[in-house]
Amino acid sequence: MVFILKTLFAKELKRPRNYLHSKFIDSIRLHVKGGTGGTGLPKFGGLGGQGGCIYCVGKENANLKNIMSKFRGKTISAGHGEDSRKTKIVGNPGSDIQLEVPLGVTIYREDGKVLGSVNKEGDTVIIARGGPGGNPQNNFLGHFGQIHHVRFDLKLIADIGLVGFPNAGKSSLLKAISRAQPRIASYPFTTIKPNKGVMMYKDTRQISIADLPGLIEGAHMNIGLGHMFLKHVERTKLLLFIADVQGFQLSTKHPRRSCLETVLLLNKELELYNSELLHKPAVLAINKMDLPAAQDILRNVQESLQNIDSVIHTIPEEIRPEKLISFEDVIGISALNGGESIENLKELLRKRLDEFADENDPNIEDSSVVLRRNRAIVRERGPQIT
Ligand SMILES: Nc1nc2c(ncn2[C@@H]2O[C@H](COP(=O)(O)OP(=O)(O)OP(=O)(O)O)[C@@H](O)[C@H]2O)c(=O)[nH]1
Ligand SMILES: [Mg+2]
Repeated sequence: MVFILKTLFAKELKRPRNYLHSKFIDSIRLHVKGGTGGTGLPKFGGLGGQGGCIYCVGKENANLKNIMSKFRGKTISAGHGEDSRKTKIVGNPGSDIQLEVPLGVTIYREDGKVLGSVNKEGDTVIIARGGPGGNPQNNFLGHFGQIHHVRFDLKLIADIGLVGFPNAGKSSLLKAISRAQPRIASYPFTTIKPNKGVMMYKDTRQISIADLPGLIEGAHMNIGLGHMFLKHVERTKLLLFIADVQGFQLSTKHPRRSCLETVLLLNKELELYNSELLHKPAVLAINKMDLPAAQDILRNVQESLQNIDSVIHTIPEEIRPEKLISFEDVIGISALNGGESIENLKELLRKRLDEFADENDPNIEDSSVVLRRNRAIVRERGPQIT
């Protein structure tokens, strides 16, 4: 009977909105085990092979979901080093295991120590070292490799992060300025996982931009989805705030917030999450300028933000942030109609990014640090016979 019902209503029983279940995974935990070193042969001075290690390597298109489905509940073990034999005096090293991870992953050990982060294509981080093979220093006895739990934490790396209330038009903007195809609809929380798009300029310059689920009032108390994803804006270089010119109301039970109020609320939520975010360069784009009376509201918001000290006492206390973000620019756009306003925004974003780029360039590394790290890698993976 159940079978017949299931077959008859198969279509109806199908879970609606399947995309809701394709979870975006930004944190996983794994158990990793480096290989044991091979035993040496004291009689002939034979050396055991070094145990294999487990390491991560950055790949643009990799994702954590693949690693999760492959290794869930399992221990990842690297190969053991070969023992030294009469016929083969130096044992072969154990095989390494390579895990491809997306860019922006930081790897933590269970005690909270950071093992490293993967920020560029090809960056590698060793997460479990192999044990050394048997040699005169350890009485020709191979050692165990490292065993521990590690956590991979992904924070998207994009140049620009979009911050806004639901329905403000973040995804519409992403669609207008890049080739990404995010989901757009007139209800809140259309976007439930981060999307990344790339803006292309005529001179082949590319700037990446991350669209995140909308933030709402009380997000710092874990209301809504946005807060869960706020960590992804931590590594962006510039924040692009999007506000609906008509403001926002989650439902009839919630208060209606005007455009200026939504901007202040976003400021407050970011402040409560991590006040360092307020120091990032920020641009405010007021969206839906095609709607009636939009010009007046834009002018009003621009003026209010310029003279915020005289306006702030008119704002209800629960909305007031402690520290205000100073926006580089406040401009009006229409994500739906595209056109000139979007082109202007693109140029503006590029200009602002370039202005702030030189101030704090993380790519310039101290050469002694690089040398020390490379030495450590050679030691951990053992010399390779080629
Ligand atoms: N009139 C007008 N409507 C717009 C404009 N931009 C977006 N919209 C509409 O606003 C609604 C919400 O757009 P989305 O892009 O899904 O908004 P979002 O900020 O990504 O929303 P969430 O993903 O729910 O956080 C859609 O119905 C859009 O068509 C605009 O410039 N003008
Ligand atoms: Mg969206």
